[in-house]
Amino acid sequence: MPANLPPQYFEAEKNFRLAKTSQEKIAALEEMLAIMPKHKGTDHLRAELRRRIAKLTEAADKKAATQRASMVIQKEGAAQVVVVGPPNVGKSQLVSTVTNSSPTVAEYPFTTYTATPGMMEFENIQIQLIDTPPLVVHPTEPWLPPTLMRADALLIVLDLSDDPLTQIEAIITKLESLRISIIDRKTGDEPGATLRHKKALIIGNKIDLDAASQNYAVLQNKYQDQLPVISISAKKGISLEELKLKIYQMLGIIRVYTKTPGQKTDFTDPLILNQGSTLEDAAAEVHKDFRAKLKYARLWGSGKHDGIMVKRDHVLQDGDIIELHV
Ligand SMILES: Nc1nc2c(ncn2[C@@H]2O[C@H](COP(=O)(O)OP(=O)(O)OP(=O)(O)O)[C@@H](O)[C@H]2O)c(=O)[nH]1
Ligand SMILES: [Mg+2]
Repeated sequence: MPANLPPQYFEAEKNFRLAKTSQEKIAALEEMLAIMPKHKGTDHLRAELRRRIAKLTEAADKKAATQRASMVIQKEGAAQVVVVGPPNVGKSQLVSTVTNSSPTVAEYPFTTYTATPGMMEFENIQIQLIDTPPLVVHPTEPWLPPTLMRADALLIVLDLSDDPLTQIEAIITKLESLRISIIDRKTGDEPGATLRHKKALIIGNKIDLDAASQNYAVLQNKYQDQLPVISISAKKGISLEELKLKIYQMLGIIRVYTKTPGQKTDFTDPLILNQGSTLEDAAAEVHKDFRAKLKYARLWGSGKHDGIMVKRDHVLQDGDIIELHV
């Protein structure tokens, strides 16, 4: 049966052939469908158009989902720490100086637009740092809030050659708008709006520049009771060892070593546990069945008798060595 299609239809069909993106193709097909007269003679054609629209939409959805998933950076090492801050403060310089990765550093703001992970060595462990685009008032990249939510902690980088109080205030406010809090304070929100608390360290960068020391004193004075604060120069390499130690301390983790009877302790691959973890938690970390099976452990550690027997509720310290008996 002849379809009797109007001239606009052929125009839309041409647009379809010229379309480059899935979005353009879907739009053209929808136009063709809308223009096509509805009668028996076009039943088959209309069904075909609907099928093609459905197929393209499905493919576009899949692609979007893959893109979202590809922005998830797998945690590696002892902890995942995200580096955030205003534009041009030296976030990328810091990640480039203390890790094995080299994100672009430039004199102008808004250089970084993706997330770049790198591994920072601290004593015998590795901590993952992630460089990110600047946090500003206007909307953030859609993948950034979930990246911040997943992080074990945040490093807030500020430029000490410029007023640091204005910078930290802006960052705290922006984080709160993303439902993340780093300090306790009243937020204008209605009760019930829940903020997720994140551990954080404030890093005053560019301590090598003029006025930085005075600005740092002001920052310290206002925030040191609420958050750990440090001044560094990522570019000149000032106080970087101290910084690594502060990052480790902020994370609130401990390293515990395991040994088998009669063998030497392996100090290269510690268990990473939260402060306050017990022997039972450590056993569960070694093997999921060990929490139930554990009978006792022998413990060597700072200020303790060597090889004493401890029970499952014993609270472990950084540097303890345990020999599990199951
Ligand atoms: N004097 C001095 N300059 C620094 C220091 N750290 C970074 N810079 C300079 O500051 C500028 C910005 O550095 P970036 O690392 O690109 O800053 P960013 O925070 O990543 O910037 P965006 O990605 O745009 O948000 C560059 O010109 C760096 O050389 C520092 O410790 N001292
Ligand atoms: Mg950058």
